Amino acid sequence: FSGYDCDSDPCQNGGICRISDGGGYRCDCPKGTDGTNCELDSFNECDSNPCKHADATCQDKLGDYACYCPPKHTGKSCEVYDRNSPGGLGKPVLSHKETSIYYAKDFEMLREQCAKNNCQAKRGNFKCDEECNTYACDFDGNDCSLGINPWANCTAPIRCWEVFMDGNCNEECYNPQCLFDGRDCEKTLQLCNPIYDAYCQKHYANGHCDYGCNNAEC
Ligand SMILES: [Ca+2]
Ligand SMILES: [Ca+2]
Ligand SMILES: [Ca+2]
Repeated sequence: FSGYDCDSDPCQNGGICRISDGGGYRCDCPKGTDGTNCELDSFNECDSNPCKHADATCQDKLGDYACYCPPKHTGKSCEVYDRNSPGGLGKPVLSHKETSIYYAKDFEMLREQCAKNNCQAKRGNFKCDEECNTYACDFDGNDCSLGINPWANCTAPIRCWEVFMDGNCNEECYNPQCLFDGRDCEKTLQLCNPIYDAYCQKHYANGHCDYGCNNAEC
């Protein structure tokens, strides 16, 4: 007998497949799930009232719970007060370090996508290639964003373009919409990143001051 039964990956929801002595397989199911393939919800995670706000709504999920928070509250259990939060599904709030790691990974992934989509060859050809129109791909060499404010979707309370890549970490701007504060938060300032170099060249003397380019490195 060879482990074929597990080859089809029968265990769902993170269950671990093991070959049974008598043939066949069995799934070691994560807490809160049950059934032959861990497909059943065996536990109501809302029973312990995990949502920390009286007006929150708890939803039982497979091996988990979700909290729907009233406005101004967020976090997995609505435990975080955030006056900018519209409410709704509470999402875990990461520490700054965790956020950093998360975005750095995200950025690496996006960079790989750029390479896969051959964005280097498509940039700056005056045709908008949507698959390259990301921060990590230098917005397709700005083919898609000419005349558009790259910070248009940035809702930070401060003017992120004024502190973009200024060497100081402005956490309010450290998100994709605000172009990650020019990665100020990730490491100490290095030589002008080729991405910004390209961005700055493209925007050089284009009629408005690009604060991100207004520094010694660029
Ligand atoms: Ca459940
Ligand atoms: Ca292009
Ligand atoms: Ca900054």
